[in-house]
Amino acid sequence: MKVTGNSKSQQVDVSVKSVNELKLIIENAGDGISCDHADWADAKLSPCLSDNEKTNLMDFNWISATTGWKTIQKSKNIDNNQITLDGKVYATGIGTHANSEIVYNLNGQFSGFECVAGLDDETSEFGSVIFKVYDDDKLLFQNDKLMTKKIHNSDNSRNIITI
Ligand SMILES: [Ca+2]
Repeated sequence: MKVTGNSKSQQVDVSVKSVNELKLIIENAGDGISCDHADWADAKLSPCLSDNEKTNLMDFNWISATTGWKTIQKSKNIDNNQITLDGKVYATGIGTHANSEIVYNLNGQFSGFECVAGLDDETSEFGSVIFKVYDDDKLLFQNDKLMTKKIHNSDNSRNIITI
């Protein structure tokens, strides 16, 4: 699916049955990492037994995590503000920045992974990233180029230059 221009964030909903390593990857889409503030919002793991509660990804520790700028945040965006996608604030999720790779060891104990993937609204210039979700080395999800809306604001004080 190709996503360009003023594209919205995307719902990710993939099966992770028998997945050992879940990898959440954000690439810079080939044009550098400037403004690439990216969120995995409202991220949850579904249990193998459907009557059990979903696990918030924030309650599950990664085994490794990298980001191209600053430090990866839990339930905040990369600039330590509220995670906001398309005007909606999310209480939980991961705030990171291209290029980023976050790896979880699931040990096959979950059946599904879901979240909303998008560029955070705090990005004042056009950012562009590609979100990928891998099961070990198998690609489960990928969007094409994803770009933020430019924030129209007469007050330039909100402009954030990341790189
Ligand atoms: Ca980019």
